[in-house]
Amino acid sequence: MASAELNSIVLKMVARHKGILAADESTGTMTKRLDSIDVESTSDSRRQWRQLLFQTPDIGDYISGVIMYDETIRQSNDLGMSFVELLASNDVLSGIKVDNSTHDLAGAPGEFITEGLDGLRGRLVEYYKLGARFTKWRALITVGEGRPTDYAIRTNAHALGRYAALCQEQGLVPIVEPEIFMDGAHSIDDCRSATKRSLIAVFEELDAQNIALEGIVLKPNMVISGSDAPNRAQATEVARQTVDCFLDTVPTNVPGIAFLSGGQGDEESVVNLNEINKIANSEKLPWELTYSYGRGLQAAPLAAWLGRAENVAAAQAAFQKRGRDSSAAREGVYAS
Ligand code: 5MM
Repeated sequence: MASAELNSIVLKMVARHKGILAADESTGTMTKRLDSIDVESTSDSRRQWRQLLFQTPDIGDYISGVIMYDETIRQSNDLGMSFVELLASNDVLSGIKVDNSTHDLAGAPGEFITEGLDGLRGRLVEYYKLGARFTKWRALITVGEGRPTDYAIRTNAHALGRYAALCQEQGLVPIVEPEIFMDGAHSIDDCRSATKRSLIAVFEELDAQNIALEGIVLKPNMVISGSDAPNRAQATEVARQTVDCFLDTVPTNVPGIAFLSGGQGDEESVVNLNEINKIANSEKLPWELTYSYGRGLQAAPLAAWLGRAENVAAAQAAFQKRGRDSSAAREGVYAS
């Protein structure tokens, strides 16, 4: 597909006031989430949870697109309307996770490689027919005790490039997600170093594999202290370090950056994004800077729902609040 068409999808994905909902938990991850509220994980309970989110009345005000899992993109609401149609009726684009998850990287203890390239072209053809217009592939890079190795950085970057090339060939916008894992006691400087090395490798691979950068969305971590680090850096430092790291590594023709939340607390994920956008507003940065949160948008409504029909409205209200706060932070105007 011409890069102009991919670019028009990207611009919708990173439109002002909006971000992307990551609702692409694999069955194993979704089961852990449902276990946490004592709800049995079945195809139908997973469908009900996603229906609750996707039917939140004003979803299109703060969500531009939803990343789904293979099971989810084939599901429908109680009235038989497919989730793809339901989202489209609210001007929300459908996306699909196409990686087959992270696996141990051979010969590199504690490091991972994302699999899923085999047969990917055929799966993309099907997902396009199902209505997907963008995709997601997540690489997971860990920090600590000699990690990340160049080996892990390079192999994951290469896979992201191969994935992105196949997606653009099929008219799908690839979300390129190289995540520096927040778990651990590493410092913000260690995170910045790993993020910089990883992003340099990713953009070298995207260039080598002829990716049209105006037709991708980058989904990175913020530059942030490890979750168990002593004296974790505050939002102003997170924002400064994140922006400076991107100025060193992310080409200006990438239209948009949509952050993952990575296990940050709800307020933390909003306050950090807000500080980043305050800098973007004052320094006229070249990219749109928004959110593609999974836990950051879903944790509160899931806790409100508890799997009970009588809690659906309260859970949707909690989702609205997370969406509206994130939307304000995406503009740099969030006030707690
Ligand atoms: C929603 O979780 C996504 C899928 O995870 P699994 O493959 O482990 O089930 C995950 O890739 C997610 O899209 C990103 O990590 C961003 O989510 P968070 O929760 O970090 O914002």
